[in-house]
Amino acid sequence: STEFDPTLEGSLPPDFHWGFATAAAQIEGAWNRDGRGPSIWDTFCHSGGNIKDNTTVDDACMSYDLIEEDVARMKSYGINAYRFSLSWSRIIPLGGKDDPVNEAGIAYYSKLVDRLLENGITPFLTLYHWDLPESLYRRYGGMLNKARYTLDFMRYARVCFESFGDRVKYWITYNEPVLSARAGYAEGRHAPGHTSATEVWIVGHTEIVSHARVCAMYKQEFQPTQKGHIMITLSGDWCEPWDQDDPLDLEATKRAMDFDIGWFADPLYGKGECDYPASMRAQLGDRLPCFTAEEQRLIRGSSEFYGMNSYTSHFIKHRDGPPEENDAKGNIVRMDTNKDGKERGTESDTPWLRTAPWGWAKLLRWIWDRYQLPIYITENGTTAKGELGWRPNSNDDILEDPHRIDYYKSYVAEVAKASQEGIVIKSYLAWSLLDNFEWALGYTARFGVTWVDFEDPKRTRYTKRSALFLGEIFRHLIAQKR
Ligand code: PNW
Repeated sequence: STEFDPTLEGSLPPDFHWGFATAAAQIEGAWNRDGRGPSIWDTFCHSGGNIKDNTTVDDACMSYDLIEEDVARMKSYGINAYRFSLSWSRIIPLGGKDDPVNEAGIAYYSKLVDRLLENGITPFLTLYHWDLPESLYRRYGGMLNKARYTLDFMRYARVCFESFGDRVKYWITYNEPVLSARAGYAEGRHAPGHTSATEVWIVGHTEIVSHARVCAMYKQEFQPTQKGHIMITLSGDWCEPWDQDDPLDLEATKRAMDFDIGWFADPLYGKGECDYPASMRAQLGDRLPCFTAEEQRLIRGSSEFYGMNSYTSHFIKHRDGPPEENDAKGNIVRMDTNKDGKERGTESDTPWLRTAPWGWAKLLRWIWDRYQLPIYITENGTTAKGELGWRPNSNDDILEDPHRIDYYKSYVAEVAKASQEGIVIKSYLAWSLLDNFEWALGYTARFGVTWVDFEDPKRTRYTKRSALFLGEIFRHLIAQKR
């Protein structure tokens, strides 16, 4: 039995969406098949030395070949929603607005959408989950060139709305723009691997402006007939001061949340003028671009909902002295305990991630109070110790993952409690359906509710207990339609 809090029964509305999320580069494989062009992640993997286990996304989970099996699996888990991303370079191999569309790419996603709908699963489509077409990066620096990039992104979005918008009603422009700009252009951990003090802010600006233009286009040209919705998904975890009584830690904590969340959320959803947080201007000065009046009008209100990815919580200490040149986090240090030795949560298999639902309780209320719009939780999940070494004994083995079950149980309970209090939460999409390519960590971090055998050329999948557990929880929590 799930032993789930009986007072939370029926606390989520009948139209609540729950399920799993993935991203193209992390699961599809087939990197050069059926006309697909390379993305900056293909290049980043192939150039060597960037990925912890020296792997690539060439084959990944082979989801390109295993649609039928994967959708059947989703159905058996009982989900009613699935979030996945489109590979831009599978749809337009060279990426640009005048470049040809790859019909095989359209056909692949079209079939996936159809299979999902046939099985009662609502698709949520992310346009951009970090895999920029390599050709746009080579031609003009990709997102470093706002004007050219935006036109290309709009054309790509248009092709997607035209091809799938008759059936797809939930669109996400960008996944975690903060993470991709920061890790890709300031910290060098992600493609394209730059460590610049200026580029990260230019790339962020391109992301928010191009997001807003695509939203405007969707609302004007597609929404009236297609009747779907569009949003952006932001990452961000709750932060608390390391020393409650140190004004410098209090300030650093606010700064951490400004740099992690406010950077995009304030211009998009804030109450004052559409601009970046003041603490960012104070630290970055001229390096932070300015919005034109037209951009401000487009950005504010562009995203219809708050798309939220969050995994953990942090204690924040101020740093003494000036920030590092390419600092993009607000001159802070993340700590695992506070001054009194309180741990932020139970360890997972991934250093940055601990089970810390106490912070989620606060984060959901903070977002609701500050930005006041419905929340779609589009990612939440964890790795669990010991899964790397697990080997299946037979085809019907189930991997027991109590750590992940405890994690989900505690996080979903916060969703249910917040919902009972009147905070409007519309979805919970766990990361991830499958163990997959975890960016710079390669295949050494398993986030899935399905164990994938990466040594097996067939990428055989095995169910983890948590996959079945989530279904039980949501059957308990979602109220019946009356
Ligand atoms: C998100 N961090 O990335 C992404 O949207 C997914 O593609 C990814 O697989 C998932 O979360 C799990 O990591 C993150 O270092 C990557 O704080 C790193 C961090 C946070 C989110």
